[in-house]
Amino acid sequence: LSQEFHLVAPDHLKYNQPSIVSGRTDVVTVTPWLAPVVWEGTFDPVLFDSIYKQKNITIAATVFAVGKYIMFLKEFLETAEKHFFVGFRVHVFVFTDRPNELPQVKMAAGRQLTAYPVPSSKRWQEISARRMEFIQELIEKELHKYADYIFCLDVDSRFHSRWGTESLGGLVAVVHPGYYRADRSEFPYERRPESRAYVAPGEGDFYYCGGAFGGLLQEVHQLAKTCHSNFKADATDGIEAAWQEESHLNRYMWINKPSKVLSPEYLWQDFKNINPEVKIIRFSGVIKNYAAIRPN
Ligand code: UD2
Repeated sequence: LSQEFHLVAPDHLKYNQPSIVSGRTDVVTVTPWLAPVVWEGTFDPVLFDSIYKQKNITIAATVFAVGKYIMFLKEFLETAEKHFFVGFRVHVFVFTDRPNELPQVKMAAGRQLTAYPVPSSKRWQEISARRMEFIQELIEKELHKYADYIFCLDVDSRFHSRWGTESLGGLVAVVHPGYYRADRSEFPYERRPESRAYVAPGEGDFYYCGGAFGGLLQEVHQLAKTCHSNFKADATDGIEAAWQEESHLNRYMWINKPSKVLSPEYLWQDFKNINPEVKIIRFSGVIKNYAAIRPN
């Protein structure tokens, strides 16, 4: 955890003077538990990169490309090369049942790609749901040896602009682009009390994305382990949460407050019109024909 709390800037670094009286006023930039909400204009990228350069960190990213979803991988990887932690050590893990179909993408020095075989599945819900299990396994078997941070991302997406060190934190969640202006009564939380993903009416802070989350390795390990075991216990009881692991993640984040919240700039959806407070789109989900690409 020392990675997180000791931010050392290089001496003589020049950057714009910060202010506590002027800045973004059109959006909220801090949660009620005083976690920053990252919007364009709230951070200095040069300052952030300089701080983290000195820490010599490794960032792991996981992405699932099972069945036809392998077709999204090329663009995901190519755009990650341009925008995702450029200049840092990045190790991307692709969980796939089609390791022979991995696209050829040239990666910069210090960046690498590893395929991690997973079984095919007949139900898309199962693929999405089992992600927590495989993430837990990867952290325990491999990543604990060398990675500091991890981000878990949907593959049917692409980067458009910087996603960098400003996103690092203990436990990091992205506010879902579809619900960030909505009343919490409209959030698609799991509403059946029998499920371990249950969030009661009048509870919940934000609706977070299942398609992007991360943080320090130990924190994400705890999250993945909890969501996986709750998902499994639900299955034994014959119940599957409304949005699979996304529902369990939302329940987890209600109790375990994220230490950094990323605005919907960090996961937009291509079919959505852009709202004025969104000054930049960093990462977005592509438009897809569900019927054509899902196994059922
Ligand atoms: C939402 C969430 C997703 C997940 C899902 C609920 C966002 C933007 N997306 O997306 O993260 O929580 O709801 O289950 O928050 N996959 C495969 N092969 C398949 C099906 C899925 O590899 O046949 C993987 C792939 O990495 C994909 C991810 O699972 O990106 C999520 O599945 P989806 O994109 O079909 O789910 P979607 O769009 O409903």
